[in-house]
Amino acid sequence: MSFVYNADPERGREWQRLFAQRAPDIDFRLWPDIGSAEEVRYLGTWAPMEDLARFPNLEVIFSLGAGVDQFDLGSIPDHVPLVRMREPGIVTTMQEYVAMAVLALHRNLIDYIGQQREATWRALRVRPASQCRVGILGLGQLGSAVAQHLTGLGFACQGWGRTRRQLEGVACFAGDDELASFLASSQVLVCLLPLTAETRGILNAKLFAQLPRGASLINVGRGPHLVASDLLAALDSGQLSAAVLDVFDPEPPPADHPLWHHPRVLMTPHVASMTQPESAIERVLDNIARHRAGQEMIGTVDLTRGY
Ligand code: NDP
Ligand code: OXD
Repeated sequence: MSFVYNADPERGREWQRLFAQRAPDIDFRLWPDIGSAEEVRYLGTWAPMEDLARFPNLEVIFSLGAGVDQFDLGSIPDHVPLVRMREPGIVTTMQEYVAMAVLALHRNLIDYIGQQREATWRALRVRPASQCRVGILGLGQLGSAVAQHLTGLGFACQGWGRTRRQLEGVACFAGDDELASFLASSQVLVCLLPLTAETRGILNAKLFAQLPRGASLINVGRGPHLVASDLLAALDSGQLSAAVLDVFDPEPPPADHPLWHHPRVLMTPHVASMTQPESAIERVLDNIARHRAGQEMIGTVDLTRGY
């Protein structure tokens, strides 16, 4: 019985070492050295894989990331569950990144980077975090943890999802009917939605127009959530004041894309959070045990919902 790992080889070697310690009964294989295809029961992969039929005894596909939009959900055999990554390491690294981005926006870091380049010494008004309201689109594994972390830093937080959540200290909005009032009071908007047919292109001119003038955007969801031309227009008109972007469509954006050089944009190369081998392996092994016991695995994707 084997587990095939198909992602970053450096982290793969860490997985291999940890699997040998924690689950010596499972033969851990690093792609492309898969051994016997008949023995493959579990596949851990970031990218979709063609020709899953070559693994006749495949039981579970584990996405090594929290998002599953990269998979063609229609091509996954009905009897093989797809499980997205739910583990503490991916959560804490996302909390760190969004805190960094919100603080950078709240404390005018983009202005000061520009001022430093021009050797300008000009202090901007400092306000407490409690006067800054952060709105989070998506209140799942990551969005709810980010909201609670930002609340701990003193920010006023609110979130929006499909179904209503109860989170201490966080105002929770739900569904399309409540989106407008959520947006109207979000000075910093963070996107932590999964990419689905419903959410593709959600960060567009119509949505930006509903934010308070001068609001800012943090996109850590997926590149196709954002209509980049609408963001550029909103930044240039002053409707938005700044953006921190971690995800793009495509990745990386072409060398001549205007986002690279926009003075009100900070960009990072899809590093907001990363699955951490130590904690991810605990989750995967727990899910394998659940699967063997006929129980529901944590993070099983609802293929019709798309996340
Ligand atoms: P979850 O599935 O746990 O949460 C998704 C949230 O989005 C839920 O609150 C869900 O609502 C809400 N949602 C989904 N569709 C809609 C919709 N149509 N309208 C309103 N709300 C909706 O996902 P995670 O928190 O684990 O991850 C979120 C995303 O973050 C990933 O899919 C991935 O794209 C991105 N990501 C980015 C990373 C990076 O490094 N940049 C790293 C990791 C993830 P409900 O609860 O009601 O279902
Ligand atoms: C993820 C990601 O989905 O890294 O985990 O983007």
